Amino acid sequence: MSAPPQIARRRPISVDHALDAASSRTLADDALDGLTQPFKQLAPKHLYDARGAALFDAICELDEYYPTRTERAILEREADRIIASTGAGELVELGSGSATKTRLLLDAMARADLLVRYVPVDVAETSLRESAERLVVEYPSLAVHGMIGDFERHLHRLPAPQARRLVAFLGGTIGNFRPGSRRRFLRTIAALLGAEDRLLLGTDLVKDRATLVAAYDDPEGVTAEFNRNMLRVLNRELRANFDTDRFDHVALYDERNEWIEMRLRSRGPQTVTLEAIDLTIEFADGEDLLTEISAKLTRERLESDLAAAGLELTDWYTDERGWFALSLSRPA
Ligand code: AVJ
Repeated sequence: MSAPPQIARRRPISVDHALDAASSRTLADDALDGLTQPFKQLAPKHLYDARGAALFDAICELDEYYPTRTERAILEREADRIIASTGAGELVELGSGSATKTRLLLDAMARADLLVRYVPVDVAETSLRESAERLVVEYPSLAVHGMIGDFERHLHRLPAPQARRLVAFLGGTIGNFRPGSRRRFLRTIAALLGAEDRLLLGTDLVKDRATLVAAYDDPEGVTAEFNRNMLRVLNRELRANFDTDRFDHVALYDERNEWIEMRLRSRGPQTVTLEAIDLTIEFADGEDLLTEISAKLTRERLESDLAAAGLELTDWYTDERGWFALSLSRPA
């Protein structure tokens, strides 16, 4: 049965807002907590204003930064198999960004004649709306129901499912969580899944130190600029006076925890004031501000984290070198 052609299609895009005034407090709260601790730190989500998102896109083009292109190659090869084994008609994507890898999944869903709806979740309203507009043109039968929100806090506000669901969390962003919060976050995702729904998770894997460090410390200094962008965000949003030239980018691999740490190291002693939160802090010469951890996993560790969250790993897709993996899991 087809609809009469002269009837215009109902507008296929809707967008919910989960970010409210209280949410814009998180940077202030995080800064107040994180910058007054003996080991200064700030959550990596604050790296991504418009400039930070553009710098991250530039990182993804670097020769040294293998995760993006490795994950894309796996998706290109396996998308049909992934979709066949899930039967999903609805794709929920956490941290959708510019939604470039999304197309590979939507294409596979369309080929399997399953595609119903795309549900992107992102804090960046502009890129979410722009990609939604493009996608509904590219996929004429697709509905997009976006949510502007923080996937760490707002997943309970997702719209009710319209088809079997595939929740995708790509790019290796799961690595930004420390082990305990990783399990907690996976539990939150597990709670979104019905018996037939699946999680598709992109994870960067443990590998030799040199490859890892090069990926987070490129010679062109793009990652360094991305890292320093945290200070620009603080300068603008919290009326701070960080001198970005006086912080060095540091990427180190902590072999015991198997994670990369990205830090900003103070060159010389400095005093910084964040006017908006009425805070003055001191940096000693060589003192670090931790801006990101990026954990590298093994299949075994991921399986045990998933199990602790009530999920069972069913499929494992990786590249020839075993550098990056996509996995499918289901409620146990
Ligand atoms: C977007 C979190 C997956 O950890 O590799 C890239 C961010 N940081 N270069 C990562 C990042 C430095 C990236 N994730």
